[in-house]
Amino acid sequence: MTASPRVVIIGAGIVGTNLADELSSRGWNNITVVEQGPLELAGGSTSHAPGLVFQNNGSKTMTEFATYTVNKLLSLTKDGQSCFNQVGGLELATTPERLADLKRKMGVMTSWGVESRIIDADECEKIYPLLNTGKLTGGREVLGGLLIPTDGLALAARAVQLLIERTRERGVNYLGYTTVTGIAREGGKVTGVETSTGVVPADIVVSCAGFWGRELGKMVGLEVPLLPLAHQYVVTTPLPELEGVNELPKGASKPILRYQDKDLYYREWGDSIGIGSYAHRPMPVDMSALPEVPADEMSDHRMPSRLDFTLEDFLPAWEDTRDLLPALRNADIQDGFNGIFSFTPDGGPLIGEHPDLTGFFVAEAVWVTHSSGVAKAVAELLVEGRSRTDLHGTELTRFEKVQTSDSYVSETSQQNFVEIYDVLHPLQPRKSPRDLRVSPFNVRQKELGAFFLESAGWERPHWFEANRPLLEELPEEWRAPEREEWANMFHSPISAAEAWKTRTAVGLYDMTPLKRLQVVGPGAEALLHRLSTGNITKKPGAVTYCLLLEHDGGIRSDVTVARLEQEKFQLGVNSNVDFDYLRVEARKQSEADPAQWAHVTDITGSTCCIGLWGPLAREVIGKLSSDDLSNDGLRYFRTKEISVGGIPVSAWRLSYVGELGWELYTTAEYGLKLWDLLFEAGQEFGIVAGGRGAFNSMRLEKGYRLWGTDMTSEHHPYESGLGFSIAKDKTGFVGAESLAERKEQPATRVLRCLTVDYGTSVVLGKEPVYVGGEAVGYVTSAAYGFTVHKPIAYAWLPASVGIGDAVEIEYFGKRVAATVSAEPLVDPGMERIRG
Ligand code: FAD
Ligand code: THG
Repeated sequence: MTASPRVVIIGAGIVGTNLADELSSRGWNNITVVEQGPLELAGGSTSHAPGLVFQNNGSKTMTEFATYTVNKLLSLTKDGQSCFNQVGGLELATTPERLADLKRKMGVMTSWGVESRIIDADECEKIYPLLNTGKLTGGREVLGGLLIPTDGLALAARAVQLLIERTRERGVNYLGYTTVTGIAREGGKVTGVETSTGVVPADIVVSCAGFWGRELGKMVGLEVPLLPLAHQYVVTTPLPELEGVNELPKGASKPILRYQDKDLYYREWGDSIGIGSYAHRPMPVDMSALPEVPADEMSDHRMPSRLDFTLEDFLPAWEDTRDLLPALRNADIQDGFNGIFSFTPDGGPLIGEHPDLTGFFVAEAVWVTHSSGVAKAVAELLVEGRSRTDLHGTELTRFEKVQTSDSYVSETSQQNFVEIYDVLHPLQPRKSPRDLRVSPFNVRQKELGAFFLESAGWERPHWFEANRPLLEELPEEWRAPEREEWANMFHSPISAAEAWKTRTAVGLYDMTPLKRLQVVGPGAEALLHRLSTGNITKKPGAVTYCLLLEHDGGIRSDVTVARLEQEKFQLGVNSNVDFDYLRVEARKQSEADPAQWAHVTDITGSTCCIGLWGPLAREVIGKLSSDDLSNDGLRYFRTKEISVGGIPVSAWRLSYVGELGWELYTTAEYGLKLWDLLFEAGQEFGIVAGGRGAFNSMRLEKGYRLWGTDMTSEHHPYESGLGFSIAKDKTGFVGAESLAERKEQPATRVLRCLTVDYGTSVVLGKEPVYVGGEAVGYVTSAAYGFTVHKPIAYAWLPASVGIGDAVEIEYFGKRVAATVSAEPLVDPGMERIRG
């Protein structure tokens, strides 16, 4: 047997034990799990988790994690009993908004391949006889529900014990009562963990420490952006109605239940009911004040993750519960506690390697629901170098530095706790903190009445009220029909006017939030050559659109690479994950060969960018610059340094909206002046400031993909319609070998452009697509195409569905007719953009 790397897993909760299992089942044979508590009841969140598993999630990745957990725990059996009780899951609606949202969620579940159905109030009662189907206080009533038959209850504590048992048989070593006190390292790599009983050597350390994750991170200078919060859980006294129904003391036979309109969830617990509440104030936990329980005194009722029950916080939830489940009016609270778990700024888990300490991994802020799936992904990451499930929404490094600060993590995580069961529109921005990152044009944008949404901390205008008068002049063929309710939220008809002006005159777009990196050094070319699919070895002045791939050919990101000087490149990338990837790869390259050093810097905040686009863009800039910006003076996908009204600007001839013009970069201090000069010079040409609403519509018309939404690491370039971005005859880059194989295989699925047949239905994204009555794919991005006068939706579909075929998109439970269209819808001949 070949020896695998030495792995130490910190924490024997549901995540750590699942990881030991996933690694050992892949043949890794040198694994130690270190747990501060007793292994029989470690005392973390898992030790008291009621184990509800709702697979429903807006994220495909999270649903995949949950479904994997369900199936794995179902198959984890002993003495004829599995670790999953598949009682089904029921989400109730007591408002029309919630019912509509459940229909939307049903669509998402279909998209992700999980069966679900909407049921009416009568069926809800039939399935869950304890429900009050009369009037609830406030006049509401149960209107229906979303039933997911494969949901249910994870027997988490039992699963942990069975996983320990089975992995021990495979040779995994468990050290209970052993606290990790530090991480040993040398030369930027982990070498072991320091514990209360000595050092355990390791090549790889995975912190699965749950809500202790931030403390573990501090040992290695890593800000782990999670917040420990307390959450109330109660078990009632027995109900006569349930007597004898469930054999086991903590058994259940009825579906797990969510009453989201009141932030509550329920499960049967023998002949009692277990109640979980998010209806209370957020209760951040002071880690220095955890209950000190000597390990040998740990019990169901005494453990570090269990704080005293604060009855006053539960009283409103108790009222609402007795309203919904009248049988509980005769019951009391038998047991209650404030249990501790982790929340994060965006609600997602934290998975990945410490960018500055090789071999230190994190798998934290993970629910029982997703635990086996996350463990599988981490095991794949370690064993194969890459998870088969797309991890971009769960990457440890997805946050900007400012988003990992104590104050940001605390505020946003608490807000997530409060909003966890709210009906949230996909575009709904956080309320606070806002104005965290603003571009130099922000003051002008505010003067123009910008409506801002937030992304990665940036304020981004979606439209400008100042453009409203243009609606009076808007030609008939640019007018968009009225939208349905959800599609109309965070949307303004003004976007039509901004698109119209951009396509017929000229628009000014704030591109500052697009992350920019500078790569310098004698090894810069080699680095980018190795990591990208593009031919970036061209002479200075060239800009290349290309991809960063995983080893297996999955798309890690799509980027633009401008060669500014021989040893100086600037990149437009998608997120902080790209920055950390390039930064780490540059460091490794420099270490391997100091002569080939390369340095990667994030220059986003110190610079800014304006997109000046439209058929009259050249007229506008011509008034301010004597540089040759003619077609030959600066060709498509070329860059040069120019002067605009005396301001040094780097002009890149490209456009994500598909119009003639440039991305104009300058350093932050000149930004406002540049904006003012362009806006002033553009007045006679009808210039408008344009927002993301118009921008997104135009980029879809042009067929430009948005990484993370249209394609992810799950997809390879050919099926994504991005085969053109792989340089001809280029070899030796990351992913090249698997691409060469894939190129030979016919694609089974393809990213397609759909147009909706009836103009009023603008879908949102993630809706299932039906062909011949069967759900076969799902929508990625969608927008109304103002130029083409139709709603557009990009969707993943089987390759057998061809251009011209009729399909249906399910939107809030209704089927909308659409047609697979040839793309791009606008300017396929590139006359406008090259004009
Ligand atoms: P844990 O179980 O906390 O394991 C981490 C382990 O690391 C602990 O055992 C700890 O002792 C150990 N550790 C920490 N620091 C060190 C150190 N320095 N040295 C050695 N060991 C260390 N999730 C669901 O999916 N469904 C639910 O219905 C559900 N209900 C919940 C109800 C309540 C009241 C609470 C509080 C949580 C609930 N959760 C639920 C969340 C769920 O319990 C957790 O997300 C999950 O158990 C986390 O598992 P874990 O393995 O990451 O963490
Ligand atoms: N601008 C810059 N960098 C970026 C983006 C951007 N990086 C991230 C993201 N956006 C990348 N996405 C795209 C998508 C399409 C194009 C540019 C960036 C694009 N595509 C041409 C096309 O498909 O016709 C490429 C043509 C070619 O390769 O010659 O322009 O917005 N700076």
